[in-house]
Amino acid sequence: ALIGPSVMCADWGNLQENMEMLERGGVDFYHFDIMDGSFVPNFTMGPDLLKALRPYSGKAFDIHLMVQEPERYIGMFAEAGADWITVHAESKVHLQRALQYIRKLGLKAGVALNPSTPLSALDYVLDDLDHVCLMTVNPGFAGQAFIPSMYRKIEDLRKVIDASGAPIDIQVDGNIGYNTIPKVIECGASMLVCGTSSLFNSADLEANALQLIEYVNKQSRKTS
Ligand code: S6P
Ligand code: MG
Repeated sequence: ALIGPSVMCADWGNLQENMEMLERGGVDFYHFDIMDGSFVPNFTMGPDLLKALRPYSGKAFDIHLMVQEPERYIGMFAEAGADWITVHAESKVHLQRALQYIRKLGLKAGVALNPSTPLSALDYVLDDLDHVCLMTVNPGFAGQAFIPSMYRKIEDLRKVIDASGAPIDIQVDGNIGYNTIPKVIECGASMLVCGTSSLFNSADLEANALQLIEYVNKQSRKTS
């Protein structure tokens, strides 16, 4: 499974240094949580932050749009250096149109689902998707507890994807750490968003990343 640090969990006073440590640690992508204070009760960052960090890594920038009107901002984030863009099915979005637009810009397209949103929201867009982000906490904040029924949701989505034959990744986001990783991988997750529960649990981000990657590789070997 791929590992991506959640940039909102980094030390914003030392972002460049934090990224350099994560690069040395070998993370696979960077997850940017974009919040508009309306879709979720919190604010975070905008496209200028992506632009500022783009020179420090060639890895994929994964944009998780927790905003009410994502279609207004897709172009802006694409221009700022995004590689993957994920929109929430629950936002005010024409989902297929948004996914088609993201792909037309040459980027990978994803849909995020809140914990209570059924998988049927994906029924008619499986051909338009590169990944699905299953929220394993309610979006808005880092440091929350994993919602146990999400294991079954990951398994159910794995079955849907396998039956469809489409090469879609399952990203999991929220309290992904040493105690949840074995089971999310076993259930079928292939992209892990890592925040305070794993990569950012101490100041030496390089050591944290090296340790986490080794752990994840061991888990992946067990299930494959
Ligand atoms: C939550 C956001 C997530 C968090 C991540 C933090 O709204 O979408 O990406 O930043 O879950 O990780 P943790 O381990 O603190 O839950
Ligand atoms: Mg996120």
